[in-house]
Amino acid sequence: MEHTVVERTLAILKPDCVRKHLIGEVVARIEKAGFTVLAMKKVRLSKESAGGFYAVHKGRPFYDGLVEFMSSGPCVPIALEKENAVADYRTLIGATDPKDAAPGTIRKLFADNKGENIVHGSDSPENGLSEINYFFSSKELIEVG
Ligand code: DAT
Ligand code: MG
Repeated sequence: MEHTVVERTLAILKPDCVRKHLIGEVVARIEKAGFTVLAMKKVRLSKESAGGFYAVHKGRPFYDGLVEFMSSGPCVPIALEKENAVADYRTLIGATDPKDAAPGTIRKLFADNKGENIVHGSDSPENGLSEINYFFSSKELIEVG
């Protein structure tokens, strides 16, 4: 059967989301879509930690602006769990550029542009686990039950 593998993915409510007071709105949409919150906290990333998180994009033309933006104010990393979490979360948030995002997606609803696009989402189950480990220790991940 498809979609029966329980996965974890990392969401980050980016500094624009926090500045717009949309934390609750976005978390509500994530929970209504069936995700379980394992861990959540508010952090202010240094340029070094933002750069480390996005190291895969180092050298791209948008990298310096991305690091600047992600360290411009607090953000909210959230460890999520659900069957098919990685793909389902990316469907929920929509395309990277809100202009291309489907109607009703979080980025279409709330994002201003491709650089300031409200939320991060992991792109594979493997990266979901490693990105969660970037922000949370294993004892901070609390399963329901
Ligand atoms: P996503 O966040 O949808 O996984 P990505 O991994 O390609 O997208 O890029 C990471 C972030 O970098 C993205 O959320 C916003 C920024 N970014 C990507 N491409 C960009 C571009 N062409 N101009 C400005 N910012 C960009
Ligand atoms: Mg990505």
